[in-house]
Amino acid sequence: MKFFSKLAVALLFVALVGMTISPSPANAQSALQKVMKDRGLTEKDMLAAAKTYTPTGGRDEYIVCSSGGQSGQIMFYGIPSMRILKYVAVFTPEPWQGYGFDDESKAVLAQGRINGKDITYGDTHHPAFSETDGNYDGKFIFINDKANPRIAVVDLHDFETKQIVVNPFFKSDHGGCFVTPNTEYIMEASQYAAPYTSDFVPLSEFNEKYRGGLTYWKFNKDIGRIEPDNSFTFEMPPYSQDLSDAGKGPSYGWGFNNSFCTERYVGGIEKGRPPYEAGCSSKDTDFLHVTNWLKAEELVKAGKVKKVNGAYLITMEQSIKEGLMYLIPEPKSPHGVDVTPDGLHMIVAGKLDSHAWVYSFEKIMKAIKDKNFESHDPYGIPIISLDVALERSVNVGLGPLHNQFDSVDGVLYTSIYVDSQITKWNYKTGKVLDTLPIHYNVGHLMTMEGDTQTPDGKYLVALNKLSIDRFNPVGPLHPQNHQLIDISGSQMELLYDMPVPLGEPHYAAAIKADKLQPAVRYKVGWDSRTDQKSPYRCRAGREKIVREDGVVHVYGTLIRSHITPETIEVYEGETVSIHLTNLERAQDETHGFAMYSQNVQLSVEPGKTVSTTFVADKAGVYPYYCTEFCSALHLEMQGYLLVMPKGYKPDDGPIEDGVKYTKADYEAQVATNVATQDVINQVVGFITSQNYQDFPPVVSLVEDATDQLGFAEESKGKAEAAAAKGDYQNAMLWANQWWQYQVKTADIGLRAKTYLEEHDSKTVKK
Ligand code: K7E
Ligand code: CUA
Repeated sequence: MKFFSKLAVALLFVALVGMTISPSPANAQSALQKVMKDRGLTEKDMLAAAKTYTPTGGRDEYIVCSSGGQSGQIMFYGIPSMRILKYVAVFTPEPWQGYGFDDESKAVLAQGRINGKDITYGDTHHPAFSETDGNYDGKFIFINDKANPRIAVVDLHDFETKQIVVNPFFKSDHGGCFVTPNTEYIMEASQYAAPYTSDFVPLSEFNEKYRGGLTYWKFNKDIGRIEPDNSFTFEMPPYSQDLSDAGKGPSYGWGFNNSFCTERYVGGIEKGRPPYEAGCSSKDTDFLHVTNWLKAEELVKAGKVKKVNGAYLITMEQSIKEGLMYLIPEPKSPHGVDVTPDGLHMIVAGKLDSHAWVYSFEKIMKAIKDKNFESHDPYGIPIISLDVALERSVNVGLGPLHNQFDSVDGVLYTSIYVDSQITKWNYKTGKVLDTLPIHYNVGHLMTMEGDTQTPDGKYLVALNKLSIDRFNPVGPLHPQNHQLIDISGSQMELLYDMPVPLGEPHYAAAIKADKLQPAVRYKVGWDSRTDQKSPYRCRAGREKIVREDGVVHVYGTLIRSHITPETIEVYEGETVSIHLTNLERAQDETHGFAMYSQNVQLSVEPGKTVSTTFVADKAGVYPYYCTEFCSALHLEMQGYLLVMPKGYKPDDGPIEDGVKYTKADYEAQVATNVATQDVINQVVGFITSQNYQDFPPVVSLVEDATDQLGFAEESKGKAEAAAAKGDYQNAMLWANQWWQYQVKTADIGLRAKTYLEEHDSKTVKK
């Protein structure tokens, strides 16, 4: 112990003095040549590397939110570095974040139950950032679950999932999430037609009883939650509605959906019928659906829309009567519709065609005004003829899927699935400008803020479905491949391949990094899932264990490096509810909480209060500990849940310490502490001699260090009081706790000092 103390003090001195080794610039050029030669890199490679490489501490210009496919999560990464920052748990329990393990997040997941059943995964497809005036505002992200038609709200204040809503009508969705220009609504279209009821309906009644649809979920920006009571759904024919996009600018108030299988074919291989894929692609065209949500909203507000399944449903009959829904032929089996940034055109690419079709919003509106319809579909919905609505069609390659826009007017990029390429073209002139082969079959593609009213261009990411031979093999299940492409010049340049080790990332959206201003800590005692003070919050010194309504409530706290309480005693069969508040104010001082065999794993970020509730059904000893390496004494951040057999009398006798301390031990520890304080004083002297107030991260480190020094002072008092009574056992133990706090202070101080040195702080005169 004594040796360790001395060593630690010596190490602190070395760290304080510091050492710098400068590279020799003369050798840099030849070193670079050698690396290029050894690794077989060309100059083009070096240029690509220079465009993406981000040195330590560097930040990215854009942040991408990507779907995580079948993982039920979403993923954030930076551009141009392509460094993955975080997977955020949405529909799937995830232990690192404690999601689906603490009571608060379990309540969020429970909102997503279907027919009373827990659904512990999601098939996420299309993330959408919240918008203000048609541009990302950095406040929220929404994501759909295709398999179990649900929408989740993630707050970008803390990147946590706050709400899950279940569609009251559909049995799948695909056309979500797409937001209207001020996030008035989040669009969610169904995919596989199904009855709106939850009972059995035979396939022979497909045409009469199966339905598609499109829900406009009302979003309340002030509270950051969807309002199911103010949301409404358009009943649609049993076509497979696919993706959506909201009108903007001149087309504000309208929504667009592509569809496939307007043949309404019902398969049945086992009965000798040709498969769905044959029957769903026999017609030459499918239908672009056009809906007027602004007028629908007025009808809802005027009380003219009836509720079904507890939610507003605009029947096809009502849509036809009120002029809310129209159909337009579109290329065969398309996959998506994209409204141009100026809102004047809608682009649909048919994946079984080689053309992208450009529709004119003005022509569509004129046809509606003139009631110029070529016919009606079997459900009576008016069909606007292609000749009337189409501006032009452009041959862009085999299997075009999705579109995304450039900052240059008229220019866009289309992913070409079969040809595995990106086509750059101009929808206003109809000219193809460039093509770039990619590896391999590309699905969606994404430019920077590329689906807003003011796209940034700059970079494009191809979200490839397959990676095949691009990466070191890791078994038959391969990662997917996001390829970064520089689109700042006239020709596209491939820069980088990023393996995506998560489910299939269907779509992604990139936002300017500086639009995101997430918090570094919560207000102390915060329930992050309800965004309110937790009723279970606890302050330092107020920790307690109380029995209320047959539940043992443990009100505890976490701070470097101990859990209070360190012993929890309950009886077999009791329900235990442990509530933990992280008292840290420091950035990144998260504590975890894991317990043997109870399926308990919590993540408690600074300020947060989380709870875990379980039945202590078996007498025994259950160690618990902190799962984040939060400080040098992290391993000692531990405790025991003791589940006593019924009727057992707790033994409150003294606990024999493993080591006995003498007065000499105590005095030696005090000497160490005094020496350590000298080191701390020197670091403090250095920091306060600098313009540290100009560096907010240092200001918060100093705040944290001051906290820790305060705790050291408290322990010092306790050590001295015990010593005064001749109780050297406790005097020594408290002296050691005093030193633990000093070490934490010094650690923080050194972090502050290093930061100042790296950021060229200046000496200021006092
Ligand atoms: Cu995979 Cu938009 Cu669901 Cu296309 S989606 S490729
Ligand atoms: Cu807290 Cu480790």
